[in-house]
Amino acid sequence: MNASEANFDGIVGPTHNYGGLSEGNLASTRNEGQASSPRQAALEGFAKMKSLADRGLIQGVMPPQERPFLPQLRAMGFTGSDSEVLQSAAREAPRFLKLVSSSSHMWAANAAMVSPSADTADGRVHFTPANLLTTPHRGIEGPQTQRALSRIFADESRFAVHDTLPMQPMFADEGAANHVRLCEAHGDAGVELLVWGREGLGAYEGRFPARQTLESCEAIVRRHGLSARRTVLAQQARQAIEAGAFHNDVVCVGTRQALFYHEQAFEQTARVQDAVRDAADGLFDPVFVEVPASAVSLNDAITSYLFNSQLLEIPGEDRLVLLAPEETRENAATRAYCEALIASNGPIGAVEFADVRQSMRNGGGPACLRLRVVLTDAEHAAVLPSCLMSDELYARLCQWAETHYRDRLDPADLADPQLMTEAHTALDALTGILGLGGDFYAFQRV
Ligand code: SUG
Repeated sequence: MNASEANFDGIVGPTHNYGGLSEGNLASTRNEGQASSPRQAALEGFAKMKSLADRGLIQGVMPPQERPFLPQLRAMGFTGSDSEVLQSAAREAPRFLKLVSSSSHMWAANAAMVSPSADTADGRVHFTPANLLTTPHRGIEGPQTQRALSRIFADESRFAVHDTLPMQPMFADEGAANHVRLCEAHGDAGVELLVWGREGLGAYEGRFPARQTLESCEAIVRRHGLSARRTVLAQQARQAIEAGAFHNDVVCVGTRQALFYHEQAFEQTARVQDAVRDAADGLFDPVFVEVPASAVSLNDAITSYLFNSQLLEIPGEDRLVLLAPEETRENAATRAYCEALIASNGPIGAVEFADVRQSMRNGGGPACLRLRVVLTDAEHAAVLPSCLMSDELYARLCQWAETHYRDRLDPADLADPQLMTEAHTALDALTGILGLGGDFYAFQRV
């Protein structure tokens, strides 16, 4: 069956800011308190989406979430009108106001784990929205992500949108950022590689949190009806987490037969390779592009985000294209590596660069911003069409962001009730543009 890998990118929200909220994500910690530009961030995202749509790839959008998220502040005991809730939280619990104001939903690679219909027992595309419970600002995303996925992929005969895994530390789950699928052709059965950082029942002591558990991966394999024979559960190297690879997609990306990763991405790399080869046996021959630490140190990989790239099959290109962040070009080691990579005879034939600096300052590269969904032609036809990128949608989204988004946001602005009003107005208009219905956000339902 003909199938393609579509990218659904998260739209940056109007409160995009640098909260310093993610321990173990070095960019987030380093940039805490800097001024941000929500408008610039949104436009950078739209430009990346448009450029891929223009080159013949299926590109969709994921709506931003409602921030500041007042229902969470109310659950914490703040009462009164929305403005009163906001202002008392700003006065009494500024840290909590930051937690409910993050635009972290924009990193759609963390929205869900997705298994294509060719891999699942019931022949539907399965989605498990990530519970993201390791960080409190992201632990509130799951239910609204589920709502968004259920609207975009509404046809239950083709799509199964699950609940998040239980909100217990044992099931900590960060979505597709810890998932790679390899295959001969997208419509064929493939191999799903799920990467975990800790065992849920044991104690984990580390410099930084390990955000994905083995148990969450096992639960997803069961829910999605994946074949055990075609599934590999691999452990993320502790050394990588300690160096700042808070998700596996900071040190690894793959598509079709190619797995591109850093030498220190996994515990026991040779065993991971063997397991992938065994799982692929009879389907395809995996191609491993392993980047040695002698060419690119873990530190350079993490600061440049070389691996947080989109590995793309662009119509007309005979080899894969790696769409890396600009920061990869600016780092001498990764720039030199990219030149050698394309000169070699491997599966990656070109490296291109995207400017997503506003997102990068929070540790989100091109790959973080997108959720990959492999779709057959019939499944593609069943996606909510108003969420698929087109020249018209691009023009409307740019104009929408120009109208509603601030060009500059300082941390203190999060306490401004006017910002909340602007955000509601923007999101209300967006539900019209994206055809999501007038009851998509909690503030629309009161
Ligand atoms: O979860 N940053 C996100 C970045 C997510 C990147 N995604 C992938 N690797 N797929 C995170 O750490 C920072 C927010 C702040 O500090 O304001 C943040 O949430």
